[in-house]
Formats: sequence, structure tokens, C-alpha cells
Amino acid sequence: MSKEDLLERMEKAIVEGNKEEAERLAKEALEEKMDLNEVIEKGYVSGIQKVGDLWEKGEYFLPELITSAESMKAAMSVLQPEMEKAQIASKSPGKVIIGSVEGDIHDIGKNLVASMLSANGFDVIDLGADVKLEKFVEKAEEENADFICLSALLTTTMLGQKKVIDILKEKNLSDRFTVLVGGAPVNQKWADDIGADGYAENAMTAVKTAKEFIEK
Ligand code: B12
Repeated sequence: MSKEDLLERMEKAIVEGNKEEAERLAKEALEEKMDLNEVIEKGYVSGIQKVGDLWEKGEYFLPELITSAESMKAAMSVLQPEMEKAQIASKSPGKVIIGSVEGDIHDIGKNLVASMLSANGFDVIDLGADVKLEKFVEKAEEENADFICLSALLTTTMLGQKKVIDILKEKNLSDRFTVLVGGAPVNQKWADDIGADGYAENAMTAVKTAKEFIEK
């Protein structure tokens, strides 16, 4: 099967919420030694984006969203360990605390950012989803982290990103940690408005942005 055919089938498996197929194709990608960044972005992420479009058009409802998200997770559970194994850097460029903010259970994008950072040698502590805002700050202090990465997929939970930054200000910790924000509704303007140090649109640019801060 050609690379394009495989990527198309991956996308289709997510759109149709076919978990077994999504997982099987991920294993095939490993056997075929495909570029995993391409597999994720052009196959699976492209599929979940289509699911988002169908939901917006009112053609998909919550059950479809859930089966598609589960299929995405099944594929990622095959790919993530391999990506992390492939990491080349021996010395970690920095320590990252990452999570989806309180009230937000979306974690597919956050997991992608976490694995991409990890695959690039960063030491990543993933607090999961629906993380209490104070916990980000507590963990960052406890672990002496360099970055706090906050993911939010809902316009309501985006405010949690601002609150974490406010907590850091109150505790005079703003200079100690670099705060990166992201998630579908987040943009550079929001990041600037709330005083975040950086914003990235996707997992690849998140790694690039984090590396730029380390170099500074
Ligand atoms: C899958 C999905 C779900 C799944 C989540 C499963 C899971 N485990 O994650 C389920 C079904 C559970 C779900 C639930 C809900 N969802 Co939903 N969901 C989606 C959907 C279709 C895709 C999200 C996704 O995974 N995208 C793929 C990933 C790869 O992209 P991403 O998350 O954007 O992440 C990338 C970047 O943003 C960036 N990034 C992400 N985080 C970070 C962090 C940092 C620091 C950086 C630098 C970068 C970064 O890098 C990532 C990788 O490239 C979106 C549609 C959309 N357009 O986003 C709706 C969407 C986010 N959901 C929505 C809604 C309304 C809900 C519900 C409220 C529905 C309901 N009525 O119950 C609940 C909310 C529950 C809660 N409290 O959180 C709305 C939000 C509307 C809004 N503006 O607030 C959306 C936009 C759909 C819509 N158009 O209406 N959802």
C-alpha cells in the first residue's frame, strides 16, 4: 500500500471511529518505518480535525466524538512509546510540567505536545487533564521545572491559563518559570493579553518555541 493510501486510511479510521483499524494502521506504520511525525499530523490529527468540522456542521454528535477520540488514543498508544524511544538527546534541555487546565478533559493535543517534547529530550512531567490550577505551580516549584505548559480546548477553561499566570505573579514566581499556552481556541493575542511567555499552534512549533527559550 502506498504511503498516501495509508495516511488516508488512518484519517478515515478516526473519522469513522474505527478503533481496531486505527491501532492496526499505527502498527503497520511502525513496521513500514514511516516518518511518525507525518503519520500523526497528516493521518491521525487530520482525521480528528475532520471530526471537529463534522461536529461543527451538526453532522456528528457526542457519541461519534467519543469513539473518534478513543480511536485516536488507541493509535497514539502504539506510536508514542516508539517516538519517545527514538529520542536522541542525552542531556535534557529542560524540565516541563504539562497538563490540561481545571475543567478541561480534552487531552489528545496535550498528549501530543508532551510526547513531542519528550521525543526531543525534554524531561516531561504530565499532570494529566482537569488539573487543579494551584497544582501546576506547586509541581513546578517542587520539581524545579523550567516550563509550565497549559492546554485549554474550551473558551471557558482558557481563563484557567490566565489564573495560573496570576498565581505565579502573586507568589513572585513569574521570572522563575516560562509559561507556554496552547489549545485550539488559544492564539498569540490571548497569550500576550494574559502575560504568557509563549504560544504555539501545534506540537512541532511547541518544541521549537521551548528550544528557543532554552537558547535565550
Ligand atoms: C475530541 C474532542 C472531544 C473529546 C475529548 C477526548 C480527549 N480525551 O481529549 C470529548 C468527546 C471527550 C469532548 C468533550 C467535550 N467537548 Co470537545 N472536542 C473534541 C474535538 C473534536 C477535537 C479536539 C482534539 O483532540 N483535537 C486534535 C488535537 C491534536 O488538537 P488540539 O487539541 O488543538 O491540540 C494541538 C494544538 O492546539 C496544540 N496544543 C494543545 N495544547 C497545547 C498546550 C501547549 C502548552 C502548547 C504550546 C500547544 C498546545 O498542539 C496540539 C497538537 O498539535 C474538538 C474540535 C476542535 N476543533 O478542536 C471539540 C471541542 C474542543 N469540544 C467542544 C465541546 C463544547 C466539548 C464539550 C463541552 C461537549 C459537551 N457538550 O459535553 C465536552 C467538554 C468536556 C470538558 N469539560 O472538557 C468544543 C469547544 C467549544 C468552545 N469554543 O469552547 C469544540 C471546539 C467542538 C466545537 N466546535 O464545538 N470533546
